[in-house]
Amino acid sequence: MSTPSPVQPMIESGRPERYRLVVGSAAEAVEALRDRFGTRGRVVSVQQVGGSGFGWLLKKPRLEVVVEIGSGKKTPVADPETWPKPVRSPSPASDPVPTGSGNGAAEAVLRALGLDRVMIERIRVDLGDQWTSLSKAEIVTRTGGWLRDQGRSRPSTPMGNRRVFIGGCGAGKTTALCKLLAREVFVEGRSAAVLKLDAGQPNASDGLAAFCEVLGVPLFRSPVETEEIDDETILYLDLPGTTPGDPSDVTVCENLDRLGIDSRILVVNAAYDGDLIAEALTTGDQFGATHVVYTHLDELRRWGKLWPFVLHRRVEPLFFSSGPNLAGDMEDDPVSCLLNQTFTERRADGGGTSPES
Ligand SMILES: Nc1nc2c(ncn2[C@@H]2O[C@H](COP(=O)(O)OP(=O)(O)O)[C@@H](O)[C@H]2O)c(=O)[nH]1
Ligand SMILES: [Mg+2]
Repeated sequence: MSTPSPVQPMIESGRPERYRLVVGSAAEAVEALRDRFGTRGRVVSVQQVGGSGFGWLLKKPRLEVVVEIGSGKKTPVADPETWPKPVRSPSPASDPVPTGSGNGAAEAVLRALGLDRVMIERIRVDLGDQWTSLSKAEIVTRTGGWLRDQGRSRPSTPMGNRRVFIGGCGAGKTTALCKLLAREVFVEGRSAAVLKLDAGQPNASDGLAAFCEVLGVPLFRSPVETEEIDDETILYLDLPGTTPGDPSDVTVCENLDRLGIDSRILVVNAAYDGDLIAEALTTGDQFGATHVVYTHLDELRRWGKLWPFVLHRRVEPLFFSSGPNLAGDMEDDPVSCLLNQTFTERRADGGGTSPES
């Protein structure tokens, strides 16, 4: 049992005296009142109080009980049935969700988590009848479970040994390449090589060249140089940025086929607007993208917006990349990371909630 908040006298003119206490349950209130006032107290008001923002999702509802001492009337404090009915707070965790689709309070909560309308509708359809009978907190919990199951039900696409990073200019392709390269070479002890192609466009390589040197990884400039590479060596291909609809994309695809590049890793700046992310995924499809890396997670404010993309069936999220440090942060389990960020990380509005694990 939680400890009731100290009984606080309410400053009121004249008698009887009023006291206010905040407790976790009616039973707690009875015990506290009996201890403090015996049978002298009369309960005049009981209100359910909750936090603001997302705080209410984490906390049990609390009761604020106002007790009057010294009035002529006697209402036994020991019988909560006789207490005035609690005034319902605007958003207690136990509130049922309004019936019907679309604009319920649960939808508002899921929107606040960053989920978009289409995603909420998918969840609503999958929850079926439960949607109307569950409390908001339960909806949030079920949503977390639903997202987790969807994210983990994806069949994994194994990575081949010939890998290209494709995407728009400045998306973070070379940075992502370096992060994966460093891990494969340093942590997993793999043998690797990098082929950097310009395809007639600027593709600065100073940082890449220095990084390869540090790692002891050869950096090639021409496909011919890669012919001697054995099958165990991972070949990373660094390309300049692609532009959606560019006719030269066809040539790029043909070259990827010719080089036997089986893993095509799309690189997308996650801080971009959802429409641009969707467009990038469409472009990735044109290149036969098998995996996707989301970058600039350090600049992302609304993590929830990534769910439709992370659940995208055709490409497997490979990792989240946070920050420009070439040997820096990469998150290998995007679904877990996204669940954590969506539901449990500290939020600007003061809290979060945990889905069932
Ligand atoms: N803040 C931040 N900057 C990044 C991230 N990834 C790359 N950058 C920076 O974005 C710029 C472009 O990155 P680069 O890897 O060269 O992009 P590319 O043109 O797609 O190869 C560089 O200044 C990087 O340091 C990231 O996750 N977060
Ligand atoms: Mg680059």
